[in-house]
Amino acid sequence: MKKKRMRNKKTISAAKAHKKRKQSIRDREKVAQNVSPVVEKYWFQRYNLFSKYDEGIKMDEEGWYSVTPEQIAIRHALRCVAATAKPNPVVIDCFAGVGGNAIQFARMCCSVVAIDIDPKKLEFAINNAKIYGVQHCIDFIVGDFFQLAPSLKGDIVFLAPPWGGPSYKSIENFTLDFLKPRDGFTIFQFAQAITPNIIMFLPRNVDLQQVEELSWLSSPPLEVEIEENYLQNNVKGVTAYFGGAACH
Ligand code: MGP
Ligand code: SAH
Repeated sequence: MKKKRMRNKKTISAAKAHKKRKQSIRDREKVAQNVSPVVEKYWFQRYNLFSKYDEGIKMDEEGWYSVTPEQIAIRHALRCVAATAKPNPVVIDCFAGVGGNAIQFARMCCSVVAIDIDPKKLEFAINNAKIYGVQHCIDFIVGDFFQLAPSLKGDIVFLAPPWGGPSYKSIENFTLDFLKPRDGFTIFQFAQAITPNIIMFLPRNVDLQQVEELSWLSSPPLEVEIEENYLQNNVKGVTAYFGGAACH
């Protein structure tokens, strides 16, 4: 009896290993067909980026390497809701990309304004938001954040600007000047004119001293809270919460 159970166990684990090998071959074939070398590493993390990836999620190259992983975007959204006592706070996602963050804000009942300068990105973001069933909670605006900022109103501003591509990690101390399309101090000042409640998603090698200095741009200085965001034991980025978005 004991022997029989052992054999069964062995057969099951051999079958599992075989299935895994087949899946890995299928993955490699797919990569070879469809995915550029830059995208490849992110493609292998696709279900961390969007759990509904297989339902038709679309991204371009910049979208692949910039999208906030779903679990981190959920964390950002939870913090947004906690920061305001309102049932439907308005969140402005100023650099929305393919919608990784905007979708999770909308899923947590926020009204979302999603801005991106690249119309293609927002086309993908609309497609992706439909997959999560939240497109009706998001206003998609193609435009330059810096031009739109003076006319924007919202409870929380979310900033995940470009970091300069995957090579950002070769910089030892990522000062805020490296952010694109303008330096971090300028981006922050435009945001602050909308609301002091600001959330900023930044590279893990960012100069933390400078991030704290952003709060001094306001008088009295804004509260600030900084956290590292982990995914499967790897740090993916750093989030800074300012004003009412910081934990009191
Ligand atoms: P990464 O550091 O390029 O990947 O991006 P990974 O897998 O952590 O790299 P490794 O070499 O350490 O294994 C990690 C995460 O940072 C991405 O999933 C994005 O969420 C975010 N990210 C990366 N870039 C280059 C950008 C960017 O330019 N803008 C924004 N907003 N986020 C980015
Ligand atoms: N958080 C997003 C990723 C943002 S990547 C996600 O989870 O999907 C940064 C985005 O900023 C890019 O899509 C880029 O097109 C956009 N961008 C660059 N300059 C901009 C500007 N001046 N105004 C608005 N968006 C801009």
